[in-house]
Amino acid sequence: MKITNATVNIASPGRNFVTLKIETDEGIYGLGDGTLNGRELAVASYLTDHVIPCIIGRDPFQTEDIWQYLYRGAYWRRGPVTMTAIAAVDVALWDIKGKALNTPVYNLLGGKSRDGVMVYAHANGKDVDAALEDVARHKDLGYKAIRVQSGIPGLSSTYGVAKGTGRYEPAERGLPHEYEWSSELYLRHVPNLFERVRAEFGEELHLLHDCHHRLAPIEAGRLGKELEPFHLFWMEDPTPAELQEGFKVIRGHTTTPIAVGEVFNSVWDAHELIRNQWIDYLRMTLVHGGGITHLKKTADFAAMYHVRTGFHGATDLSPVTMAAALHFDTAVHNFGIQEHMPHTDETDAVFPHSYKFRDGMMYPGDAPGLGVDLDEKLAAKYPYQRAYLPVNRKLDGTLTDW
Ligand code: CS2
Ligand code: MG
Repeated sequence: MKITNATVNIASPGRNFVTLKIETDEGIYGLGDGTLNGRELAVASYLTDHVIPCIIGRDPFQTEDIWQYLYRGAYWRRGPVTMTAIAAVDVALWDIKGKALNTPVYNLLGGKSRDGVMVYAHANGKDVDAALEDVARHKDLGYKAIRVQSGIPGLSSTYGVAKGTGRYEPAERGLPHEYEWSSELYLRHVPNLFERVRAEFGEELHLLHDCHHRLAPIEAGRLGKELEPFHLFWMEDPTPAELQEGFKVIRGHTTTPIAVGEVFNSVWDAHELIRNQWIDYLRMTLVHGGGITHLKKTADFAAMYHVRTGFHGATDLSPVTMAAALHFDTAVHNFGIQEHMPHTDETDAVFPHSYKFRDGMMYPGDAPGLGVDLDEKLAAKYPYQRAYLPVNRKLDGTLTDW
């Protein structure tokens, strides 16, 4: 089999997605997600101008060799744009492999290690009462694990909390919006939020919280310690992760489990964290972490140190990534949990898929390959629209992590 053509589709059915379609001489095609929130066009150009010409004529079954060719061959290794482009190619090739062998991708990764994939939902509200209502709503939908975020008294807006009545969306149309931040006000507020959630919902529910890289390690240590009585499933991205030793400080102060990695692109972003057992869950995802080929190796390495997967799954990861993640989650032994932020109806219509949600669990379905398609005609109705993630400023105007 040979790769005969590859095209990049950019569409905005509710939000922007970059999708790579690789075609073969046997009529089978595969899809890969190349969406990098707020930097979509850079990946599209990297693929169209630099990667696609190099893969035409190659055997799509050679996932390992093509991965190495794009990673080592470029000389400029790693980085979000490069690794997202490599992921788009890699995932599309695994899709082709599954379709050609007439089997779901999870069978190529070791087969089913579990019946279903536990997912966590997002509950949020402008204040604690509104957040509690949203937890109740998600519990009624069947979720067994819920991430809880709420507005912070004294701050006019907080990322991760919906404005008005809609759901929150990780990017907003136009140029970056600005949010306000105070670690002092946040640290005062969060333990109270979880005290209320546990008092109302008891111990059964798994609770998660995202700090979104905003704290210094010692502040994160304090928060983790204060949250211990509420037995969180995890505290996510407590501190910016460029400094891997920062997690040693956190670990020295708390037994609250730590998750990190949605911004990681390679095992090298996490190898000290894993090797030293400073984290419990790795959130590095297929779309930004070099695809199935690289994540499988990374997950196997993490397994040796009791680190489990907890893949990123916000709405900026397209249904192609969600499908690929569910196959991966079904197969790898050290799966932990999968994030689930449902896509809009427009997005779901552009990407028909076989995966399903039922009673707090998700299932990849048994269609050959990934079980997800792209309706190109429908996608053409939603042209790209400039959209960005926000920026965050401290109360005195200093730009900070968001
Ligand atoms: C968040 C995301 O889902 C999460 O945990 O951190 O909203 C994240 O900010 C966006 O996906 C970034 O594109
Ligand atoms: Mg996050």
